[in-house]
Amino acid sequence: PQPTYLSDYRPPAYRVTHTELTFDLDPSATRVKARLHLERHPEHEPGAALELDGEQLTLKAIAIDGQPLDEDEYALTDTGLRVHRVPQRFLLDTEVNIAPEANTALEGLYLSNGMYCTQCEAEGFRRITYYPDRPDVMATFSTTVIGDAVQLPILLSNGNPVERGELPGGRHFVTWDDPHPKPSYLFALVAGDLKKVEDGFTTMSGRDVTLQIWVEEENLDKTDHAMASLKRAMQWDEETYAREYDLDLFMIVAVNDFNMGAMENKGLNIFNSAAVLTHPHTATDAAFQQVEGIVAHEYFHNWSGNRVTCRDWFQLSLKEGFTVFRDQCFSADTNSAPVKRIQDVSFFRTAQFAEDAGPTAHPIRPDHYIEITNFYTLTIYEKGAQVVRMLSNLLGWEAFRRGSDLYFERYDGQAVTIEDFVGCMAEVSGLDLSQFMRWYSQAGTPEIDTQGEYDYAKCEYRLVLRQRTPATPGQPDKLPLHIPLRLGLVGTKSGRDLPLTLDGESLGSDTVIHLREEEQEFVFTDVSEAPVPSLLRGFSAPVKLRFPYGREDLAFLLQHDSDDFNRWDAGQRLAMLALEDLIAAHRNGVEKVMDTRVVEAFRGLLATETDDKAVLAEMLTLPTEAYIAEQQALVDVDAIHAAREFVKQSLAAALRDDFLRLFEENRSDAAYAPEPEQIAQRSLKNVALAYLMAIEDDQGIELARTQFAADHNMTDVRHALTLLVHSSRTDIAEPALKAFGEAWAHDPLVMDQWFSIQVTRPQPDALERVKFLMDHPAFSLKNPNKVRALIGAFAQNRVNFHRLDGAGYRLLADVVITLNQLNPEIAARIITPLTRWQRFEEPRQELMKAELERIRAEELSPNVYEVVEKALA
Ligand code: DPP
Ligand code: ZN
Repeated sequence: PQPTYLSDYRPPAYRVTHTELTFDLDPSATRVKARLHLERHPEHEPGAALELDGEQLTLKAIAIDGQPLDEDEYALTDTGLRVHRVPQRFLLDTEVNIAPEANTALEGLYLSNGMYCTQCEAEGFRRITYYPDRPDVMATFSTTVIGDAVQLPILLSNGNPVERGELPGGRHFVTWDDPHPKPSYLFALVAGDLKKVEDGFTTMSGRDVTLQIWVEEENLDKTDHAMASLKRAMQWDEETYAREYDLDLFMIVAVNDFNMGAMENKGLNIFNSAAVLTHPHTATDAAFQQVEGIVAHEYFHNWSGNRVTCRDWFQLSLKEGFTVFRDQCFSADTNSAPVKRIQDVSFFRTAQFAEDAGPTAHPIRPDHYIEITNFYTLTIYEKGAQVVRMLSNLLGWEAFRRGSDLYFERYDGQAVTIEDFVGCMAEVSGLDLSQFMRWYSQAGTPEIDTQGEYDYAKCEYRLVLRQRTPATPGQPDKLPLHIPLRLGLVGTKSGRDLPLTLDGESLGSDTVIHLREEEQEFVFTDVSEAPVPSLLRGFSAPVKLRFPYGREDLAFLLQHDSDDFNRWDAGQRLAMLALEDLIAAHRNGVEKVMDTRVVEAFRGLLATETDDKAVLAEMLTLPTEAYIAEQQALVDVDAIHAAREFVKQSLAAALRDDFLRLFEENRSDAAYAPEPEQIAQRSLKNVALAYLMAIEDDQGIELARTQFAADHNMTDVRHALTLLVHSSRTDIAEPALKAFGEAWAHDPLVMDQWFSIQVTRPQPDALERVKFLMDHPAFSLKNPNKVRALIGAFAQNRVNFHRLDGAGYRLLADVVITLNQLNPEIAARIITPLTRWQRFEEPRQELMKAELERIRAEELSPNVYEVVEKALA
């Protein structure tokens, strides 16, 4: 397979002004008729051939302006169709056959549970019809869907329904009209036996919009939260960005088989059922919050993505980074803002940092790719969002909003680039953002080494910062970035943020300094007492910042920092120092001794009255094994696990009564609601329960067992069940697991959780369980959610996936080899843990590489090929 390069971009020779489609649905032979209204781009010379994309299509007929073409007038290849000579303006008619039932890749038109649905982003539309399948071709669409009236009573597509009727042979049709020009990747079609929940929203200009969520009948009781989230999102986008919805109808459809979380098709969002269905008994608090965030994300795309879209796929972060930033702010506004930030950053520093340090590292705007679906990554999405967040902080909200208004206004209905977006921000603010643009082209995580010194005599605090971005594949040398660093100086006597004066300018007690050079010095004057610096507040830039904090400094910040995020981070850093000692002790075979400063810091947290329980729950949570691993030069899986268990158990033993009190104080019989206060209370209670269970004494076990049996809501049930199953008390866990599995055998989303809980247990039988469960009737390799729940979850089970006999790696590679044929997009995703082999010690490296070599020997899809080649390069 050949790479595509950003530098090869050329505008399309022909544009489509209007697209008419007719689908006559059939599982093995769906007939797709397309009439494209085409015209040559004025800048293109006459005589340019017409090139259309098309894959896995059987061409039945082709005509221009009503005249069927002779065979020598066009050429077919595996990837498309070329018509040698065409007029300046013309109608192209084609007719193709496709086979939705054979489509296991879940790109294009496919069948899920007897229901037809589509996924066209990024390049799925070319599996539906011959088309210039690129985002810079935007057309209005008119779509007629024909299907069996009994089996497929509901026929949906983008826009508004304009006509419907009966047809001979028990068939019927609906015609949909989408007046907003859109690229083909936003096309959608759904047909099936679906039921709807309906509601309405009146927009800020007073237009009434009908809102519908379409599901299978048994899921009708799981749509309330998504509907409420949608309405909140619509309101928020009006209030925050003045963005109003632009059709009379907005539909969401839930499907079981879906590669992504959800898809923002114009007027017809298609969702993975896991990203839309919730019920107190089937979904956890985390799932409720995730659904809220994803519903909002897809809705926000209506402007940041659909009205203004990407010129080419290299600009993917233009819509994704901006939209993730928007959904993060929305969730922060609706929930606990500091906890949202803590959770986002915590995930980011674990997973995106790992991507940036691995063989598939790439800039937010890559300059080449083989398979674009491999680039729906944490870098494009999450780092892209961090960069937009930096822009919003650099400009300040008011100017950022003006920039965003200008962007939407100037480019409405167009396909544009990241320069266009940043250009609007520069224009409204007058800021020079040229150095800032390097964030988009340079891969890798910048590292900042910081030194600070207080001069008692001069009352000065001198901060020296040095930045360096490590080499990444294809980018050996990096330039300095423009890094905004928010900080404060916390007085060691007063415990308060001190006033900041820099170059004679008074800056308040919390400010942003700009690191632009490789090395820069900042001298704060009139600093009345010795401070501990609180650096990178709120994670103001996606960097690794090192500062030689002592443990007392960290305990101090944990207590006094005025920035919640940095208070939490100080606790994490303190725990990390203790964990590092314990990892070393484990490796050297010496006795492990718990750092009493960590115990005392936790005791202090438990003793303080707090009004934000959600933040406290985060502060009491230890860094994950994955995050700890990310901090090590070479990962020792077993030492990390042992060290973390040791800390957990030591804290549990030392603070048992406090945890018990916390647990009791936060128990509640109130009816479940996915509201911030309740969620906070439950997380705090469940953190306490986890510590109580860490020592596995009778009382802890009894509490977990009672909570499981009470069956109050899924958050509590799942947490209790996980604690039992992950403990050594198989005698108690097994009956609970069995009861749960039988009770929920009918519900695929709950069964996903049942799979994950079992295969993430640290006990040595996890791998055997995976193999056993792969034969379970509820499991299927054809369903991406099942693959993620069983195989993906197992690969996060660090001690078992990284077994020294290589059986974990072998199992993953076997699944990748099978999925390479069934669903290349998912195959290329679940392979990720194997690509990180450089991070481990010798024996594991060799075992992982051997599995990658075994995969490489297969006949590979472009998706898997690209990832494996990079991993072994
Ligand atoms: N549906 C995916 C998302 O919204 C891809 N656009 O991020
Ligand atoms: Zn998105």
